[in-house]
Parts: sequence; C-alpha cells; structure tokens
Amino acid sequence: DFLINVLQHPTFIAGKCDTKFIDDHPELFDIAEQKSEASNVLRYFGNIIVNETFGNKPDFDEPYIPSISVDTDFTGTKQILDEQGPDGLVKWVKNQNKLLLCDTTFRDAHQSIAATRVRSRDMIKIARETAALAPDLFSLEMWGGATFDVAYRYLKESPWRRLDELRKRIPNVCFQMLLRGANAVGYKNYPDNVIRAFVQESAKSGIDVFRIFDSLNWMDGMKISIDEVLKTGKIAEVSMCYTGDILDESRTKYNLDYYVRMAHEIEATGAHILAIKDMSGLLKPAAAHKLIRTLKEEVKMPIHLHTHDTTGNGVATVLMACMAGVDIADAAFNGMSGLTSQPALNSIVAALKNTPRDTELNEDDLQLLSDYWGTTRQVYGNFESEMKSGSTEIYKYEIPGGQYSNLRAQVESFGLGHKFKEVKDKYKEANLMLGDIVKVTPSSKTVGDLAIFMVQNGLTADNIKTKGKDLAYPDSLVDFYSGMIGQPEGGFDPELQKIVLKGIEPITIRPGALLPDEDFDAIRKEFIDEYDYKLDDREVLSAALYPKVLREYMDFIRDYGDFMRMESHAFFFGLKKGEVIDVEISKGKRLVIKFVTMGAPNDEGMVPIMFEVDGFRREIYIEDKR
Ligand code: 3PY
Ligand code: ZN
Repeated sequence: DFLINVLQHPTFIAGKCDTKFIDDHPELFDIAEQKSEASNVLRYFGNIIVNETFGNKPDFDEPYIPSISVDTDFTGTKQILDEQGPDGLVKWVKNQNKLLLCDTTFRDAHQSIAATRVRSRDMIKIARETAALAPDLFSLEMWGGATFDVAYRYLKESPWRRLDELRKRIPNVCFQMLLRGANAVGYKNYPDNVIRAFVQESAKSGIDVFRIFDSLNWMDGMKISIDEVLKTGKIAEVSMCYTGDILDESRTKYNLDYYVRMAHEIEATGAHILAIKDMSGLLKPAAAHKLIRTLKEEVKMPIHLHTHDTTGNGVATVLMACMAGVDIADAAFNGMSGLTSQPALNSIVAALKNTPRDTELNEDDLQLLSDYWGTTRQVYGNFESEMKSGSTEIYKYEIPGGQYSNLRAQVESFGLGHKFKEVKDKYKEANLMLGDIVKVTPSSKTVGDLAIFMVQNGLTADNIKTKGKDLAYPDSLVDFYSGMIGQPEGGFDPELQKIVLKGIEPITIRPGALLPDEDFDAIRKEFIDEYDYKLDDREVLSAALYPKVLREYMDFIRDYGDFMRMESHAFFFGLKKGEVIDVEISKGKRLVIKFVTMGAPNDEGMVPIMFEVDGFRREIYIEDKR
C-alpha cells in the first residue's frame, strides 16, 4: 500500500523523488489511518444501501449557484451594529421607511416544513451568494430553536461549526437566533449559569440578534436571558407570543390590552426590539393591523413580526402589518416558504415595489436564491408533511406550525392515525382544560401530549376529574403543573394540578433559581475519561444542554467520521449502483467512491458489497437488519 501511495504521488511521477521527498511527506505513511477512514465511509454507505435504500436512489437536480462579482461590497446591518452598537442599529431601523425583512430559510423555514433537516453543507454552498444578493436584509435567522439539537441528533454535525462557517461567508447581514428563554435551545429549564454561558458563547460565535421568548409569556422565564444578552452588546429582541384572536371580542383572555400590557413589561426590561411571535399563524391580517397600529403608539421599540403561513394568510398578515407601520417582518425565500413555514419573501418584496415601503431588495437577485432553495429542497422531500395547501382550521386548533406538521406522525406512532381528527379536537379541548395557555415549545408539547393521552384513555373535560383521577400523566403534564416550565397567565386549575401531581409540591418561582449551577469542569472530566477528548467552552455547553445527544454524536464521529462536507444526497441516500461520488472526508482530503455491486446475504446474514475507492476495489460485508 505504501508503495502504491508513493508511486501515485505527482512528485514521484515527475521523477523528482529522493529521500527528502519521503521526509517531507509523512502522510504517505498514514496508510492504516487512510484505510480505516475509507472503511468507515464505506460502512456508512453500505448500511444505507443494505438496510434503507437497497441501492434505489431518486435523481435530484443539481441546484444552480449564482456567480457573484469579485468586487461585491459586503456591507449591511452587521456593520451598523458593530460600529454603532445596539442603540445605533435601533436608531437606524427607526429611520427607515422601507419594510425590513428577516429571512428565516436557514432556521424556522426548514424547521417548520422539513423537520429541521437542512444540513450546513446546503447553507454553506449559498452563503456567500446570499450575502451578496440580499445585502439589504435586516437579518438572517439561522440558528437556535430546534436546529441546535437536530444538527447533532440527526445530521451528525456541530451547530457551532455551522455558525462559524456561515459567519465566515456572510460578513454583512446580522445573524439572528431563537432562544427559548430559560430553556435555551432545549425543552426544559436549565440552571442560570448554563443560560448565561450559552448566551455569551453564542454572541462570541457570531449571533447578533437574540430573539427571546417564554412558552407561557411569563416575563420571569426570560429574565436571565434578557439580562445576559444586554451585557453582550448585541440586540435583545424580546417576544410576546401571540395566541387567541384579538378581533373576537368574546375572547377576553388574550385581548389587545393583554398584549399592550406585555409590550410595556418588555420595554421596561431594556429590550431593544419587540417581537410579535405568531408561532401558529393565528394573527389574522386585520388583527395584525390593529395590534401593530396600537403598539406603535404605546411603545418606542421597533417591532419585528414573526408569523407562519399555515392558514394561507401569511403574506396578507405581513402586508397589513406593514401598512400599520411594523418595522421588520420575517419571511422565507419563496423556494422554502408557505404552508407551515414563513410567508413568501420574494412575493412580499414584489408586492411592495414602487410603494412607500419598498424593501429595496433586488427581485432578480432574490429569484436566484429562491431557485437555489427550490431545487435543494428536493433532497429533503421525505421530511415534509403531506400538507399540500393552507388550512384555516389552524385558527380553531391553535397548533404551532412545527407541531402541526409533526403531529400526524406522532399520532401515528401511537397507533392512532385513524383518530387524527379526534386528536386535533382534543388539542383544543386540552388547551382549554389547561386554562387556555400560550402554545409554543415546550408548552405546546404539554397540550399535544394531553390531547393524545385523552384519546388513548377516553378522557374529556367533564370526566377527567373522576375517570382520570388515578392515571399516571405524561411527564410534560407533570412538568407543567409543577411549575417547571413557568407560570401561566391566570394560574393553574388547583383540582387538575392535584390530580396530575399526586403529591408533588409545585413551585411558583423561576425553576432556574432552584436548580444548582452546572459544574462545567466535572462535565469536561467525564468526557476526558470517556472519550480521551477535552471539550472546548462551546462543546461543554452542548454537553450541559444535551448530554446524551452529544455522546451519540461523538460516537458517530468516532465510528464513521465527520460527514459535514458530504453532499446531502449521499448523506441521506448513499449511492446507487454504478454511481461514482467524490467525498470530502476532511478539509482537502477526498475519496472517489463507486458503488459497483451488491450480493445476496450469506448464511450469517451479511451482505457483500463491492465498492471502488480511488480506483481500487474494496469488498465489505454489512449486516442485513431488515
Ligand atoms: C422553537 O421553539 O423552536 C420555535 O420555533 C417556536 O416557535
Ligand atoms: Zn416560528
């Protein structure tokens, strides 16, 4: 093998090889390492071929990557923030007539329509072009929410590296993340020192705008995050989650006064921007107009609207908000927009052309970005829900976009697929039983879990206090009633609280105030013992947030390698028979792999597969697990 490596080296071929050449190229001795790297990649593909695709792989179009001029001027909101600080950026925002836009393609759009599966590779490919072709965006929402754990869990890549790689290529547009208050990027409350350190590391790594929310609109739940973001010199964009319908005067809990009150409370924290977070797409166009017109008179902070297009009314809501003076709105490039995702960005830009609130974004340039995503989206088709058109039933059920697209799968996994409609009806009933709460991660899970539980156990609002007395409730219900996800507006129903808690004493203060600080040194030591690897400051936070998920990710990297650079079609579908692909296994290190043929399983259930790696035949055996 060594001889082959040397013989193939261009210096050798050119006849310039002496002993110094061998001294200069120690990597040629790394035969064992190279061989095992190749075997790991082949085992990864072999497993997909034998156990998932059987060598059948759909054909995907190659997305077109637009060329950009070498003398592109990369300046934008990022420069304003860096040079003038948060107050300077806020002042700049207030001086704009145009509607400012935040593109969510890299975060909420794919979280909401493709189960958060878009890989860094596909973002990195279009990152510099996005910076060049959409420099007038206010921000790119590209981090946080579910993307953090899904990157590790399913994509086997580091979310921190995604942030680094995008920041390198996009120097001009502010980066925005979604921070779930005391839940950070997780599903439960974390100790205060984890939240604080996470905010600091995110800011250092390139996040400019922190959109903070609490899943029950409980101000205390956002306290630590807001406080820490204000220390970083970045933007604290604090949210009120929108629920109910302010146009319906029979609904008095979440009425206009409620939101005005909350906006004042948010302003009092020192927040730079107010976000209206309409995670379920419940804010009807006329309600958006009314809400924003009122808030513009009540508070001084710029207002940033986030909505979803689940009902099909998303663009109308943004346009009405725009007419009422909203400063910034979220949208997604058309190729990734609509349905449970954000409203269509290109459409909004086109609609506002030649009006006083013209966005000044270039429609032709945006088309190229949208086209890229429209084509790239093909490879993620398996992760999309069956929803083909907007549905106004969401106004009735109040289910958030991401949850709506996942609920059917969750219901099916309980064997209740045929009862989907009933689960949706129970979702509404469960919400009312819980006191009509704000529904967004993680409170939305409480409602969803209760809905499914009610269907499974034949429970209704009327019989739960009798028939449901002795049942053991899902963890998310126990968390809710014990105060571990915060305090809901209007408090808890004491009778139901007792039934669910069965003696557990509920809390009424911030869970974070009770949780002991995380010991980061102890986490580091555990990982050194287990992996002989010292976690850096960011990885320690990943371990604190998701200890099991991080371990599984590290096991994968050890067993198979780091596939962040691999093309998505290969990552998800492997190769088809006869296909040749070029895999970059680490920076500059490539393998040319061909899938030659696959045999029948032998007596031990092992399937032989023949590959070619850099022209050499390699046969491996993969266990048939099907
Ligand atoms: C998240 O928490 O990830 C959300 O997108 C909530 O809307
Ligand atoms: Zn959202």
